[in-house]
Amino acid sequence: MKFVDEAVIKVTAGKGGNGCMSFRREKYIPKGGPDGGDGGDGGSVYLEANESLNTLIDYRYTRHYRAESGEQGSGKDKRGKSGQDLVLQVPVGTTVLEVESGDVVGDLTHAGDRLLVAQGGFHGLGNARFKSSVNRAPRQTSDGSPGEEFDFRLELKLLADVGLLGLPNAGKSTMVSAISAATPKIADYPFTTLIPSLGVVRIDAMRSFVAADIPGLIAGAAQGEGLGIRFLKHLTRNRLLWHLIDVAPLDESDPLDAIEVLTEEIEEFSPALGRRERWLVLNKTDLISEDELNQLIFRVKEELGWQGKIFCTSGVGKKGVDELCYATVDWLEERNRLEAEDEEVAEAELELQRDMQRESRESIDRLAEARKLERQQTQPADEDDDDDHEVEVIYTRE
Ligand SMILES: Nc1nc2c(ncn2[C@@H]2O[C@H](COP(=O)(O)OP(=O)(O)OP(=O)(O)O)[C@@H](O)[C@H]2O)c(=O)[nH]1
Ligand SMILES: [Mg+2]
Repeated sequence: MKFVDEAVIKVTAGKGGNGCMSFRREKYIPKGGPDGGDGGDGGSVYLEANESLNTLIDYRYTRHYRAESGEQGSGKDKRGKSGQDLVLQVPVGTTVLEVESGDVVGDLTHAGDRLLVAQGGFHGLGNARFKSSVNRAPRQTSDGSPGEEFDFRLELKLLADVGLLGLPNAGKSTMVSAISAATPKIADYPFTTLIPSLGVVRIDAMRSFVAADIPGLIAGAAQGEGLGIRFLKHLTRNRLLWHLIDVAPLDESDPLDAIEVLTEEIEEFSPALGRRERWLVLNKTDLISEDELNQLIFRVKEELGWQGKIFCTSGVGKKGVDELCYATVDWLEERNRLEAEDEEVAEAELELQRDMQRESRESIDRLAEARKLERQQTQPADEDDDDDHEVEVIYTRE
């Protein structure tokens, strides 16, 4: 099965309409002057962020988008009609990269943001424009210029405040369904969740946050194991990470190992992501006694030297869940306030985000390179090297 949260599209802006060559012809005026009109401008292509969209899926079916060309000019000094601009709607959070250079052309981070991605061609001039005192009957016109054409890669990262990470079966989907109206699939086998989904957590009328249920990660995820590296990338857009731990795993493994394994994966994938605020959520507490839980908390602090926050929850029993959600919304509000008031905090946040984006791109490129090399060695005739790009992510909101 393939997973994609990106789409590659070609966009072509409209060509400018050609100028027209024409001379006025009227009864009793044998030599009318030039009256060829200009062409119309070609339409441009824009991308616009739209809040009601949350997937790039439509862009996987139609891949080539063209704006209208300008019409030719005509006689009687008539200007050709300009081509209509084409405005493509994309989800908020879409990043636009030019395929050839790999450059980021823009980030559509707010609803209504509009980005010009291909400029329409300029109109050609009709012969009336070339009239001068020495040439009263010009036979010269100019053609409209072609519209710009580019291949773009659109990437969408989850726009969630909180990202849930954990080993398969840790109870992430159960948690999201306990705190929001989202209804992700829940089952007692690993890798139940195959695609990220969003849940809106409403604390009260004025306060809410968005939590992302991410497929389970396993050891080696940063090297592409399990459902792969792309889900680690989703976490780079979250402000806060909840690291869910099954306190009584079926295989009777030590929950401390589960903490360490994913901590290492995150840091390997992107050291900056490792610096992101992460809270430990000791989950499924209904399965152990209070003493056992206290002992586990003690060990987490002593043996792992964990200094961050620790919460104890049962997604099934909805225990400790409100406390976690209130703490989260308080923390998010406090962060937003600090960033709004203190330029240094805001700059540090941007810096961290930039580092995470860069590091995650590097990790993904490194893996793609390694896979390509491996394939070339094992099956030199096989040219198909894009298995990482055809991914489908379906986002649901409430
Ligand atoms: N006892 C108990 N069981 C739980 C709790 N939360 C989840 N479970 C069970 O654990 C199993 C896995 O739950 P999921 O929510 O699907 O786990 P997940 O982390 O989303 O798993 P993946 O999608 O595979 O990564 C299911 O059988 C749940 O019923 C809990 O708080 N207590
Ligand atoms: Mg799940």
